[in-house]
Amino acid sequence: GRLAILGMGYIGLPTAVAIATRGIDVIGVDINPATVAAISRGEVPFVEPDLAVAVSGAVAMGRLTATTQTPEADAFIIAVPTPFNEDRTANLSYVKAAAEQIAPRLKPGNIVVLESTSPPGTTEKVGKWIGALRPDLRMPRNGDAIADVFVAHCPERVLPGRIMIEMVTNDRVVGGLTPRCAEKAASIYRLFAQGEILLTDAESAEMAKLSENAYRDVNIAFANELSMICESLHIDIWEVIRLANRHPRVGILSPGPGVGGHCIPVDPWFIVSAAPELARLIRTARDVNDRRPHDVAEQVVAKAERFRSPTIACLGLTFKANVDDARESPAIEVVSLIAKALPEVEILVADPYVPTMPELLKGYGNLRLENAHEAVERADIVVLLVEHEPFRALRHTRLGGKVIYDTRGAWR
Ligand code: SAJ
Repeated sequence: GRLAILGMGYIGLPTAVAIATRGIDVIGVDINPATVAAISRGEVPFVEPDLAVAVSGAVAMGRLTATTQTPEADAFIIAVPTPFNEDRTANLSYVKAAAEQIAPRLKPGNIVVLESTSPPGTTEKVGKWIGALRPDLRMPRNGDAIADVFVAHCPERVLPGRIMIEMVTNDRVVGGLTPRCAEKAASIYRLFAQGEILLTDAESAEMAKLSENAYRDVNIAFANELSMICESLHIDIWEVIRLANRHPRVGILSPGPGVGGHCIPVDPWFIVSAAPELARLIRTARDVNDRRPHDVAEQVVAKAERFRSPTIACLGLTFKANVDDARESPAIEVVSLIAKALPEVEILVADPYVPTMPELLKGYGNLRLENAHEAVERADIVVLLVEHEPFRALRHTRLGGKVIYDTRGAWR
């Protein structure tokens, strides 16, 4: 068998490797020639534990190849981004483009799986987009058992930083446009998934995925709101959470400087735009989390005002701990807000995973990239924005006598 995966990012590439190591020929397709060139050399264009070894192995064995052109294959997986528009509706242009590249290559019996997180109804649209270009093929329709190709949704649900483990161990939801589509698509995931494979319809699968991320967003918002309440009451939020979480039915998440990444800050809006009148809690949680970087920056500014000419160290720039991904990062937003509010103050930023100053921070003359030890050494105020493993050790050595603002509770 031959499988093509469109989109060689955080989801597509690990999925490609997982399947290639099961003896299937996998062709990775990406519009970015640099990504294709890197994979062809057996390299990974981003950092994810254990991925590099797996990619170089699969490429060396000849099981994984990469190209910019969608080839013919027995099955196609779409793993492209679904960002959101200005108005917070889903931007399906990448999904549509992928469907339109697959359409001319399809042969009867082929399977098309959408993995990208998508609003309810998107998988059906994929079927329609393909059908419009291929009137010769009978597309799957509900209540119609006969179809030439099979279309299903199998939302990715791996956690960045643990992708290689979760890719294999997580349960998977597979929702077909028809039951037979789900069955066909499941056969792909049975190749490598050790978790259970749960069959359903496409819309339930789409909504389940969005609900997972909205659930997390709402719970982080709860933690963030509690943290602000505790701050105002001069109560230690981390102590409160530690105690409350000893209740058998309570599991409060960790407050932080905000919610970043490409999924959790985006996906809840797909629910909101599908039912704007009803999604009140989900929308409010989004607003609470989006507001967080401002709250954190305001607190840092308040601390700085106690000094005549302080130096501030901000530790961590990525969107969360132990990943190198600094896109959609609340830490960067916090830093830029502080830099803007305190143009006279020297701000040292440090992140072992970020070797150069992120684009969004380049405009500030008072910002400098430093190594963490140097930054902490020189700072009057130390703000921990991301709890990277190497930062934890700083607690024991270098923080004495400084004002500490640990937004992640890592130094407790
Ligand atoms: N965060 C907190 N407090 C917490 C947990 C997270 O502030 O207690 C912050 C993180 O620092 C980060 C953001 O939330 O800025 C999101 O991080 P995350 O680790 O919760 O999630 P992601 O975005 O890396 O991955 C999520 C996962 N979804 C769920 O756990 C329900 C993952 O399984 C999904 O596959 C992924 O979204 C996705 O691609 O949809």
